Amino acid sequence: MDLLRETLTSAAHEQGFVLVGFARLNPLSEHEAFYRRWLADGGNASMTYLAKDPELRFDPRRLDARYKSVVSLGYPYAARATPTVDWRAEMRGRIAAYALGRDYHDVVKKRARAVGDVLRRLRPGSTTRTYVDTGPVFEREWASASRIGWFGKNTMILNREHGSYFFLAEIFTDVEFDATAEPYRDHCGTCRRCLDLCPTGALADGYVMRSELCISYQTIENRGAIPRDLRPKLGNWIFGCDICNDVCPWNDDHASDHSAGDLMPRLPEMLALSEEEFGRRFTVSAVKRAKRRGLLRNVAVALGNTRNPDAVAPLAHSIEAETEPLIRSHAAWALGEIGGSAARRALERALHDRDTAVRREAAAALETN
Ligand code: B12
Repeated sequence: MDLLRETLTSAAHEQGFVLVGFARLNPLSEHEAFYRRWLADGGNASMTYLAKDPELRFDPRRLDARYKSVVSLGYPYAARATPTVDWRAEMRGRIAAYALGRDYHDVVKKRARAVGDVLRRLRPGSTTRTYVDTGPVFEREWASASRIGWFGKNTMILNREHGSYFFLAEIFTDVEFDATAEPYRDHCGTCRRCLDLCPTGALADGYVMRSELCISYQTIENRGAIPRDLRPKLGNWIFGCDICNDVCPWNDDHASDHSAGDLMPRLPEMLALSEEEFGRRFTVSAVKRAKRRGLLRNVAVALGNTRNPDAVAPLAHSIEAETEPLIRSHAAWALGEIGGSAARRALERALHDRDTAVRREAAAALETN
C-alpha cells in the first residue's frame, strides 16, 4: 500500500471507520439494466427521488468531471440482541438498531469529512466531496467496487469480520487511487435465511428488494396508510427493521445484550407523545424522519399487534383526542385486532369521526368483531 493510502486509512481508523477501500470512478454500467427494471417494476415504491438523475447515479463524474476515485468507508454501529421481554404483555415497540443514539447522517458525515480534510492536506489543491446517504449515489455499488465487502442477498454490504451493521460513506476525489486488492468474494453461498425469514417476503432471489413490502420502508418512508395485509406482519417494529440483518450468520457474533429501554419503548407512552415531546425526544435521532404522524401510526399498528386488552384504553383515547386522521385510522384498525366490548364501543363512536378514512377503518374493524 502506498504512503498516501496508508496515512488516509489510519486517519479513517482514527475517526472510527473500520472499513476503508479505494476504487476508480468508472461508470457503473454493469447493473444499469437491473436498476432500470427495478424502477419499472415499482421496486422504489413511493421513493420517487430514487428515479431522479439516474445518469448521475451511474456516473458520478457527471456531478463533477474532476472526480477520479472514491474512498469508501464503513462505520460500525452496535447490533442489539432482542431483549427477552414479552413485548405483547409489556406493550413495547422496537426501533431498528441504526436509529438509536444520534442521527448517523450527522455523526458519520462529520467524521468522513475529517478524513477528506486529511486527504486535501496531504494533496494540496485536491478536491473532495463526501456522501452519507445524502445524494444520488449508489453507495453499496461503490462499497463493493472498493472491496470493503460483498453485496449480500439481503441487499446489504457484508463483511466477514464486521457483518452488515455498519453505515457507508464515500469520499469522491480527483486524487487517483486504484481499486483495493482483490474483489471481495461473495460469502452468502447457499444460505437464504434473510429471504426466508423476512416476515413480509420483501427480498427475492437475484438481490431484489421490493420496498413496498419492506418493514423498514413501511415504517419510515411510507407517508400514508400502511396496507392492511401488511400491518399484522409488522409485529412491534415502529421504526425500521433489523430482521434481515439479525438472521444473517455473518452477524452472529455482533449482537450485544441490551435492555428494553430505548430499543423497546413502551407503546402507550409513545402514542401519547405531543408534537413538542416528539420533537424534544427525537430531534437528534434518525427517528425524526418518520415525523410524529408516521411514528404514531406505526405505534398504533404495533399496539394492535399486541392483542393485549390493556391497549384498548390508550387506543380509544387516541381516537378521541388525536388530531391526525392517519393516526386515528390506524388506531381504529388496532382496536379491531384486539376486540372485546370496550374496543367495540370505541369503534362505534369512531363511526361518527369527521374523517372518512377513520370511519372506513372503524366500520371494517366492527365487521370482523
Ligand atoms: C432507499 C434506501 C432504502 C430503502 C430501499 C432499500 C434497498 N434495498 O434499496 C429502504 C427504506 C427499504 C431501506 C432500508 C434499509 N436501509 Co437503506 N438506503 C437506501 C438508500 C438511500 C438508497 C439505496 C438505493 O439506491 N436503492 C435502490 C437499489 C436498487 O439500489 P442498490 O441496491 O444500491 O443498487 C444497485 C445494486 O442493487 C446493484 N446490483 C444488482 N445486483 C447486484 C449484484 C451484485 C453482486 C452487486 C455488487 C450489485 C448488484 O445494481 C443496482 C444499481 O447499480 C441507501 C443510501 C444510498 N444512497 O445508497 C441506504 C442504505 C442502503 N440503507 C442502509 C441501511 C442501514 C438500511 C436498513 C438496515 C435500515 C433499517 N434497519 O431499517 C434497511 C435495510 C433493508 C434492506 N435489506 O435493504 C445502509 C446500508 C449499509 C450497508 N452495510 O449495506 C445505506 C447504504 C445507508 C448508509 N449510508 O449507510 N433503505
